[in-house]
Amino acid sequence: MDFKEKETTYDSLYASFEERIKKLQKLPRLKEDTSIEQVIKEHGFSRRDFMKWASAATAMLALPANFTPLMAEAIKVADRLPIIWLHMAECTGCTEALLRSANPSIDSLIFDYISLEYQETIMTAVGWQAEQNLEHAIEKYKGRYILMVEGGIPAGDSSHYLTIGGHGKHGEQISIDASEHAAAIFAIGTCSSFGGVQAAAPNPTNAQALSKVVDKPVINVPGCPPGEKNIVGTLMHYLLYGTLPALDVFNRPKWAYRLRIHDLCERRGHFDAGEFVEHFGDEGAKDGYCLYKVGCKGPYTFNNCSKQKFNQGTSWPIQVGFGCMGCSEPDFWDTMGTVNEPLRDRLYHTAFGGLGADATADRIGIGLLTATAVGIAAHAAIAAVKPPKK
Ligand code: FSX
Ligand code: SF4
Ligand code: F3S
Repeated sequence: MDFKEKETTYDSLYASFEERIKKLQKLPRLKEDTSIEQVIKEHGFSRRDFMKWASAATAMLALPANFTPLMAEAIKVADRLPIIWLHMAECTGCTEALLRSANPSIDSLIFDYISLEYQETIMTAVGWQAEQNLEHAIEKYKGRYILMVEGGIPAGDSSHYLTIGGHGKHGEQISIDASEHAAAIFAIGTCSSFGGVQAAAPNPTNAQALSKVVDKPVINVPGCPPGEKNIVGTLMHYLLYGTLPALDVFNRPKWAYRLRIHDLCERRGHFDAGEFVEHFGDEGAKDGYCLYKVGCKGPYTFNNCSKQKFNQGTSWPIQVGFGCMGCSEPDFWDTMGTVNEPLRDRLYHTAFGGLGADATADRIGIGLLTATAVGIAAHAAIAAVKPPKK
């Protein structure tokens, strides 16, 4: 696409976002008289901080900087979209990652502002009343609500392993019922996206991904837990576009999961230079060397952790000196091997059909790794293969 074509595309995109925001503005607000500006002000953020957030969110969704005011407008209408958030089999880490921070970020405050019509962790209702609230929310917002589901789902003959509420309804049925009238469905976290820890072999409860249980398109936002920005970004994308984002082969939004951890890693220079941590706490560890030999699965894992980070953007696993475990990949508990050991030549199935790491930039690393007898044969195979066109 040449520059002129690109400009025209952005112009029409801008116009369609404006249209969409206007349409959403006409919908009734679902919460009392509060604005996102008020919410963030109460937590000590300024207008400047808000615009900085809008600008970062714009860049995150790969939109040009002049879309920033639109992003700021879009978040204001987020209180028009009802959200139903279900918990299945999981640790509640996804919710905790987003909501329970001591110093909330603007991203987590957005979840104060949006209309969470049902969220078991933060609502006061219990038992029969909680069940009723869910049914009412589904009925009242039929065809309008966004369904977010956290957790793997024991399914089929094993669905009784997850019973919820006064009537002991199975999680599988709750998910099916809630998905039926949802306007969009997001699987939040690796458990909901791919089954997660409870689906690890031998998967005694037959835990499944949400997409295996419901009969509608599901956008996967994996990570154990996913970064708050990937959750909020998925919501913002839906607010602006009103459609599904471009997805990879595992139905992950490409804007967030397009690149490998290894592609964006701050230790990548050390990998290429053959400088590795040999043991935790050694001199290489103190110098911030590459963590491949102590088990980093960054070359096989697609996520944007190094850019978006965790804990209000302060850090991420590799920054604190621990390798990536591959937590945003399907079945990573089973397929990524021992946490503190490299995969070496074990073939691993990533989004690129079993050949995950980089085709060109790894060559230097491969030579050095071979010389240092790490034996990363998978990389050698990778170097000869191009990722399939999607
Ligand atoms: Fe936990 Fe969410 Fe991991 Fe799963 O996160 S952080 S086990 S992805 O479903 O609560
Ligand atoms: Fe970073 Fe891990 Fe790649 Fe090393 S192997 S450069 S620590 S992602
Ligand atoms: Fe998970 Fe690896 Fe990021 S373990 S949090 S995908 S660095």
